[in-house]
Amino acid sequence: MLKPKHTPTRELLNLDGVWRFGIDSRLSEQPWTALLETPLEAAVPASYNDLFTDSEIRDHVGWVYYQREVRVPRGWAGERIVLRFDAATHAARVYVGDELVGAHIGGYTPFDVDITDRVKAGGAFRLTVGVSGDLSNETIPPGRIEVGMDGRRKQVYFHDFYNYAGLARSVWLYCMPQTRIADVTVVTDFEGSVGTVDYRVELDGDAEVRVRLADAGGVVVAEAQGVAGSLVVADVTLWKPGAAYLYELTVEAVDGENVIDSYPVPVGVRTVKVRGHEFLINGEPFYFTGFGKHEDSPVRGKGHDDAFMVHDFQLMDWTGANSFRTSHYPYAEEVLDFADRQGIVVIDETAAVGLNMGVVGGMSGVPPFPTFSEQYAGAATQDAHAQHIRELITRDKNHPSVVMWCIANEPASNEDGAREYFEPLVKLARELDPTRPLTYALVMFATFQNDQIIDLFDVVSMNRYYGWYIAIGDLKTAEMYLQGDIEGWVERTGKPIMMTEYGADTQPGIHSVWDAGWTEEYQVNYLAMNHRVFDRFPQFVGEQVWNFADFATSNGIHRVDGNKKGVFTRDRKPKSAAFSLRDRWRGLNGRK
Ligand code: GCB
Repeated sequence: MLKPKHTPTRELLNLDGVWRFGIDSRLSEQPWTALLETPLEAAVPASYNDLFTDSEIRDHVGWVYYQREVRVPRGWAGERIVLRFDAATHAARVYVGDELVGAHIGGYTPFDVDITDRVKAGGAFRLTVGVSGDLSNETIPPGRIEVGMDGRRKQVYFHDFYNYAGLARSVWLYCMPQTRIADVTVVTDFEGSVGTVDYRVELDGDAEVRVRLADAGGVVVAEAQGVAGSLVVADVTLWKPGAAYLYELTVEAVDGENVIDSYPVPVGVRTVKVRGHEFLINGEPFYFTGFGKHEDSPVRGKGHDDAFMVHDFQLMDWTGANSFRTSHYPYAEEVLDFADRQGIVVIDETAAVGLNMGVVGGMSGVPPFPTFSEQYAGAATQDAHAQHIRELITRDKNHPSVVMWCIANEPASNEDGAREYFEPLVKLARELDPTRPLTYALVMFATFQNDQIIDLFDVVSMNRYYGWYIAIGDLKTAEMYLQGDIEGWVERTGKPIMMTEYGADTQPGIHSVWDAGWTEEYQVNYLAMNHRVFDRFPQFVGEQVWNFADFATSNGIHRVDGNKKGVFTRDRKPKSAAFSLRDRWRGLNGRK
């Protein structure tokens, strides 16, 4: 499913703006059959939760409805007309007039609804979208709905960020030719100064295919015909971390000289490989510096915002970060496009967070019932997870910035059943993309002694909080724990190891001369302790601090106005740790 783009053969209408909005409990039975009876309007794109002052809306369980009128451009007669939702979190039903025309499950991947037969060029229609933020043991991420003493339904979930819902990314109406390019896959390689771009095109309908590759200046450097082939690029300029370079592959479906469809794909020529304990980009050892992030900002929730995106990338660059992880779900496609252009390296994560009943057991890590059981992560969860992996890899496979897939965050990989659950998912991910390494982020309870799945993966990604959840205020003890933990993984695996999460909650403005939790100095000292340990291991390939910025969570006694492990505040002001990271990372990257 290709991202909608304006091309010589495709046109695009953005449907963002302010839509009528209501929650199911306040609307008639079938709200899509008429104008929504509601005084409310909601911004798209944005999570709806923080837009209003009403807690019944903020914590709503069930469906909400968005509605607007759409006019189809009159020049689109004879074309295929499609609605595109960049995301609807977590499930959607789409109605044109009174009719249900499409549905999708999964809150962070896009979907299309072909409405060619239901609308007319030049005509208008009422578009209603039902969106549900509900999570169950059949969704990714999972959750559970509980009923309170007053009969109110409450969403419970096992991940540490607020369950924002709604239309948090753009909505489009677009048209393409009846015979069209349905998908394009590129795989790049190079040998010395010669690059190769292998391409494969899927067509919907009958046509010839021709492709041409142009350099950043628009000069065509290679051409080919046919649905699959290999382009050779002499004197190739590689895509490198910190030095992005993009070619453009123009794919055309043609009938003789007549261009039926045309679609451009940016291409960065680069390779990614794991060799022994090294992580190689373009054959050179790469050390990740950066963050686990969130799509999170005041008022918008998870709503994509270009201004925040640009500013976040600026701040990452300022700290010397060369990478980030899309914790804990796929981010908006705009973010990956931007990372491709900015030369920032991405670990692309699925929304499989919270597959761990051990966290419910608190620091004991003892699950109240087995995670991998029909009660929680069973066959239906696994199916949803597989579908999600398919959608993620299909969407993001051509991004040079994406160097690894992270297929779950902190699953109960120490529990029985983990292997049966993950083995088929790993197989699927490798079939879909044989070119990128695979990882999962390891929870503290999953140790080098009890983890059951690490051999299926390429990189050991550790989430560790010694000096915070364990041994807070005692960095000497924390250092010994961390040292022992990493040594264990080195001995067990021989694989590259990185820290995908380490961090300490910090309230800006609190200070101490002692190692006191929540102070700005403690965050600095905590990070420095971690770095001391990392630097002792040649097997270490990277460090991503938890988190880039403070973010919203559900209520909890261990959260004060959200998670405060940000190196930046939620409104992106630096804490002291930002300056210490800048010193270290700019030094590591030779940018001092
Ligand atoms: C984790 C989770 C992350 C949390 C973080 C924390 O291990 O992966 O989602 O926010 O810890 O701060 O507790």
